[in-house]
Amino acid sequence: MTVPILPGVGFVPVKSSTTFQWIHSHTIQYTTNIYATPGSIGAGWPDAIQEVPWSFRMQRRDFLKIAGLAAATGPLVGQQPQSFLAPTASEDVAKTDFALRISPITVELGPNRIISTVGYNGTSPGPLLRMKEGVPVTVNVVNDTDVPEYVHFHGLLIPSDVDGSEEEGTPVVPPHGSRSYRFTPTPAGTRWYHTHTMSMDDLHRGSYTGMFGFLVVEGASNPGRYDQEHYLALRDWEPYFTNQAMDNDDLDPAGAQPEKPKVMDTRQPGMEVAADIFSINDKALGAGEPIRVKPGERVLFHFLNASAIENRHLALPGHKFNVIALDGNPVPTPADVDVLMLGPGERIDAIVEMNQPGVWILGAPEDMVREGGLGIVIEYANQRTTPQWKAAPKSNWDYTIFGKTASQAAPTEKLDMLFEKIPRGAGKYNSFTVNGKSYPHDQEFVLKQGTRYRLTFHNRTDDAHPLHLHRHQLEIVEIYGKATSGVIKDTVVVPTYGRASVDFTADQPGLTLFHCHIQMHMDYGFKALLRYM
Ligand SMILES: [Cu+2]
Repeated sequence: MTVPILPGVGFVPVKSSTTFQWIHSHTIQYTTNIYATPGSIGAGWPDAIQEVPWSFRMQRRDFLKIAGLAAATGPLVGQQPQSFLAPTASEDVAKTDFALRISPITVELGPNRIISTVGYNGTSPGPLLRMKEGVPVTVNVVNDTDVPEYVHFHGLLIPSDVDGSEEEGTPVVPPHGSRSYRFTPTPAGTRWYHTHTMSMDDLHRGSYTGMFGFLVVEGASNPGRYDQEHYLALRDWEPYFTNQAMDNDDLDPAGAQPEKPKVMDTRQPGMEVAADIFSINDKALGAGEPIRVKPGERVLFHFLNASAIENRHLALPGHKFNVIALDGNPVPTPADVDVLMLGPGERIDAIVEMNQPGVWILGAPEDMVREGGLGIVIEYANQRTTPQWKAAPKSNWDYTIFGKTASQAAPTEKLDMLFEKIPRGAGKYNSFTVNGKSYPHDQEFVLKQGTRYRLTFHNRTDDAHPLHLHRHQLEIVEIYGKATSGVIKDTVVVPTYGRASVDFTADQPGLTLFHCHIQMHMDYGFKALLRYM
């Protein structure tokens, strides 16, 4: 007798003497090819009723073994990956003292897919840090590794000496040592924390590791009514260098490309970093718990792209994302979209109204990425079908639809940053320049305290870059050739050969780091320091 398995759900229905049990896949020692070879599922999968390559059949006696194993392991059955769920009661309390321990960890992305990396407090993502706006906190960091570390608090307006950046002069967390970061968290919203070390050619350092987690600053903002809340971080694992361009930025075709050079640089490009293994939080698609919903529920998702290497898209077939905040900051015009785009470092808060009963995959639109693990199952109550994927309607990501139409008068002070890539050829690392020179520059960009600046990014490269300014907030005023206002961010993806202008107020004295949030780009020159005169 054979019994059908629900592929990709991470659960196996087991017939016991009287009832059906549900056994978590963690307790089952089998090999399942959750990382199907590219194209093997492809277009066949959306209709889902047919078998997919990672489905498999099991003999009845195997089920009996599994049932026995499940009984023996007891408490493990039903154990849930905590990071998939809304924070537990203990995490839900905003605290003033936090402890982060940096140490080698393993991440079990799925059965027989265990990643060795470095993380915070034994997990990746690390613990959700919940702080209250304006209430001072201490974050005690212990470093159990052999290398110096920095913990950067991304999106917070805090001084340079606790921001977690070597370039800004934050003191290091020494190897086998510790350091306390004391600061007053602001502004309210979905922030995050992550390592800020350089990686260079070592793909086991910096943001290629598991050192990241959500940080929530609680304040007065009101996201409206919702029934469930989930923090979902997008990740790739086991990155490698490649000479093959693997970008998927064509999902957001650039518009006029105002910065495209008249004469293209035809030198052979060097290597980029890519990955084939993905997860949301600590589980590849199909290996973790589904998110269980009921018709009519409103689910608030906090998405974070914690990738070191690539902009990512997300869709949920048959549903729309009502985007309410970008990088943790409420948007002036919440709007429904079919597809989200997040560059490394970006966050999106979105509410999904669950009004399409079924079992769906919330995941990357690109088959290779989704089948490589970037997804999570959304399961409506009393639905037990195979998780389904359907291609999302064509949609271009556009920050301006969440803004106000009124454009801003340009501040009198202007800064321009021009970005170029220097192709280095096969087997070498490309370098990047800001205004003609790779970091470090002879002198920093100089800011006048209290002044409002218009910073214009000129992206003369063939890639869309997530540009991050530390310790300040950026208001997008022009992008894709469109004017907007009121969209406040700390990281902005500037399209291929595109241009964007952002306004910010220089009100955070101290050294301030600007960089591309793609680790390799930052490491090979794509950064700059700003200082106050
Ligand atoms: Cu970049």
